[in-house]
Amino acid sequence: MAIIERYVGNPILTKDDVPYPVETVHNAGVTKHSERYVMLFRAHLRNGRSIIGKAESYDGFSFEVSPQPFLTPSDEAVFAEYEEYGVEDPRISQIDDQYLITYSAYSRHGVRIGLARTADFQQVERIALISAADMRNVVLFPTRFDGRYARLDRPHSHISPWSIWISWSPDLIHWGGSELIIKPEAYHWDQMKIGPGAPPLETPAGWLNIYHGVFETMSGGVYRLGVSLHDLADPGHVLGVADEWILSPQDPWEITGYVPNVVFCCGAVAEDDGTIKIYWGGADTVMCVGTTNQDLLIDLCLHHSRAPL
Ligand code: M1P
Repeated sequence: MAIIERYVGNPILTKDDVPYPVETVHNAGVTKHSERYVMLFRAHLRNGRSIIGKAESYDGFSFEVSPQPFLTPSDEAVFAEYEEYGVEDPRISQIDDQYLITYSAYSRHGVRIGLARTADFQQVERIALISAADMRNVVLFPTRFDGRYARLDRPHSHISPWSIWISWSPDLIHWGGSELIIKPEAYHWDQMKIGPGAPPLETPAGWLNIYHGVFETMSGGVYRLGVSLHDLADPGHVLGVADEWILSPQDPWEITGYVPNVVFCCGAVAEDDGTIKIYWGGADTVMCVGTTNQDLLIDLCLHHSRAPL
């Protein structure tokens, strides 16, 4: 039995669904707002740089794209300099009545993380750039821990395989207290690098962290998805990391495209009945969705696990 049941209507969104010129639709953050699913997706323009578009759905499977992009490189001071090459891979976390969006900001100075907020997905306001260069893939926990915000992040390193860390902040702007919590496993599906995917999902057993891992082959990297479980009160404490991947490129639109052999997740939605909708970009070209169950993912993390470090 598949851990994630692919939706029969995949891919659920392609460039042909977008009413402005783009070449890809992928790596989308997804959340629920006012009885609707809201998707913020990355799209390549024909100059190779990326912008972020918006789509909405009543059922989480059938999405309609808004006429205008949601976030394009800023022309405001500070942000403009660091978003010159594009904005990518949005992740959405709801805290209280605001939705916080982390995204990768590319420029001649490297890649770093931007943070924006919206209350209604109509107006969006940038808050700050929350990392230095050589950081992408940052997800915020959708709550505070003893008054502090927490995030999973993935700094780049030339010494060690790129790994998942946890960092803390009193105000969403200043981050520190960083600790390494999950490393890739040698000669394993994620041995080359890992990175946080969807913002963590709260369950009675802990936080589910759906992440991506890469294995380098003779014809390039294969991007797959895995899952770990983190303590509810102390999310830096990893309760278990599933030993096997939960999703691997399989459908034609995951194997062939802008970047072949990629499934890449930036968003998942936990439903009231314990099911989880997981959204992923296929081959950096299209958007797909599948369904799984929180109990199944928890079991994989607790009873079919490997060491986090
Ligand atoms: O092309 C596959 C992915 O490559 C990058 O992932 P990572 O951060 O792990 O290197 C990102 O550019 C991502 O957007 C892309 O899908």
